[in-house]
Amino acid sequence: MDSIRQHFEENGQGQVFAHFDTLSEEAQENLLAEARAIDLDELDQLVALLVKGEDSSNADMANSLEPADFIPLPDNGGDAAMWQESTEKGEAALRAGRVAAFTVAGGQGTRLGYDGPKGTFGVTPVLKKSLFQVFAEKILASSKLYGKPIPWYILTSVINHEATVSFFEENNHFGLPPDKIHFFSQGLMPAVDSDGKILLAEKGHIALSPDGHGGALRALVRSGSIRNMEADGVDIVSYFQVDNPLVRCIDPAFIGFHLMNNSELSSKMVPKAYAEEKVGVFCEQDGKSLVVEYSDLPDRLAQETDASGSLRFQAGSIAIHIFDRNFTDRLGSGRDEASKLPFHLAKKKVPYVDASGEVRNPEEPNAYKFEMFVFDALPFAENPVIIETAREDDFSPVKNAEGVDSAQTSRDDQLRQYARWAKAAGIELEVDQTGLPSANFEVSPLFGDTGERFVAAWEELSHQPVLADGLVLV
Ligand code: UD2
Repeated sequence: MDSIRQHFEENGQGQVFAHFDTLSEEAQENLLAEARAIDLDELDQLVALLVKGEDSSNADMANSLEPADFIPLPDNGGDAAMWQESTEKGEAALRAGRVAAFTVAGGQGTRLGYDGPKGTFGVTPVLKKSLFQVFAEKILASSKLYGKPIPWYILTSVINHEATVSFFEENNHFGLPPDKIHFFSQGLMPAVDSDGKILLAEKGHIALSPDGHGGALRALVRSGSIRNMEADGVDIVSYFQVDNPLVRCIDPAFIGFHLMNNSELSSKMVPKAYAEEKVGVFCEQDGKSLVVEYSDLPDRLAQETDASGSLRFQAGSIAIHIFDRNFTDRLGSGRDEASKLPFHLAKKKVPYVDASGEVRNPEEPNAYKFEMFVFDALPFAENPVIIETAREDDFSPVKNAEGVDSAQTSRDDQLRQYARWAKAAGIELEVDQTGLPSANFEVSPLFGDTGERFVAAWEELSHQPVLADGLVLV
C-alpha cells in the first residue's frame, strides 16, 4: 500500500481511499497527490480545537476590547502638515521602485452569483471594464507618474488560476509589462464532517477549498514571490481585495505613514456607516492592535455609542493594508512559531461522496471549512499604523448581486466620484441630492486617478467635451 494511504488509515482518515480501487491509475495518482498536500497533524489540531473543542475565546475576548487609535484625515482634525510630509515620503518610495501592488483574488465569489473569476466582472458605468482592468489602469497611471514600473502580485486559487491568467493574456495585460505581473495560487484546505473526517467531493477528489486570504502570506513565500520582490528592491506591499473598484491601489500618503512609523503592517479605516455594517473593526487588546470580524463582535459592543452619540467601535476595516516585505516573510514562512495565523471555522453546505459512492447534496450545512484571515497578522506586527481614509475615494465593494455592496451601488459611487472631480474642475453638472450625476459617463484612471490629476488633465484638453451619457474620458 502507498505510504500516504497508510498514513491516512493510521490517522483515522482511511475513508479518503474508500473508492480508491475503483479508480483509474491516473485518478489514483491525482488522489494521492491531493492527500499528500494535506498536513494531517495540523488538521488534527484544528479539528480538536475548533470542531470538537469548546471555543470560549469569543466570550473572553469581548471583555477586554478597546477601540483602536487611528490617524484622522486633515478634514477631521488630522495634522495637515504631517499628511503632506507622508505624501512626499510615499512619493519618494515610489520613485525609488520600492512598492508592489498585491491583490487577493482567490475567493469563490459565491455571493455575487457570477460564473468566473471575480476580477473579470464588469463594473465601470459605461464600458463595463473589469475590476482587473480598473486596477491595471490605476497601477499603470502610478507607474507612469513615478517613473518606475510597479510590479503587481495577484493571488489566485486552483479554482480560478487558469481563467485569470488567460483573461490577462487575452487583454494584452491591459498595457502593463507582462513580466511585472505575477500570478500565484494559494493553498487549499480539506473540508471535514462533524467528526473531523475529511470529505470526498468525488470518488477521486478530496473536498478542498482555498485556505482564506490569510493563506496569501504563506503563498507569497512558497511561490518565491518574496524572493522576487527582494531581487527587485521591493519592500512595501500595497494590499487590496479584488472586489473594490474604488480602491487607491497605490496611495503615497498611506505608504508615507507606513514608512514614517517604521510599521510592519499598516491599515486603512473608515468610520462605520452603521452598527451592523459587514466590516471588521479595529480594536486594541493587551497593548496589541487587532481586527475583530463583524460576525465575532458581540452586538452589545457593535451598538455601543460614546457621549457624542458616535459608535464607540467605529473604525471599520476595509481590507486595505501595507505589508512590510520582511514581516510577510517572517509570518508566511512559519519559521516563527509564536506568530502563526490562526484558522477560523465556517460551517458550509459541501456536496460529498457517501460510503456507497453516491454524491450527496446536503440541504443544510454539513461540513466545516478552515480559513485564515490576513488581518490576524496585525497583533504580530511591530508599530502598526491605522489611518483614516475617505470612504467615497477608497471603498465601494461589489459583493452582492443586488442591494448593498452590489454592482449598482459601486457604479453609483464611481459616478459620484467623477462628479466631485468635475465640480472641482468647474464643470457644470446636474447631480441629485446624493451627488449622483444624471449623465452616465466614465473617467479612465489613465485620464485622471485623483481629483487633482483629473483637474489638471481637464485643463489641458484643447476641446472640453460635455459630460453626457456614454462619454468616456481616456
Ligand atoms: C472582508 C472582511 C471584512 C471587510 C470586508 C471589506 C474578511 C473575513 N472580512 O469581508 O472585515 O474588511 O472584506 O470589503 O476578510 N479571498 C481570497 N482567498 C480566500 C478567501 C478570500 O483571495 O481563500 C479574497 C477574495 O477574493 C476577496 C477577499 O479575499 O478579494 C475578501 O473575501 P470575502 O468576500 O470572503 O470577505 P468579506 O466580504 O466577507
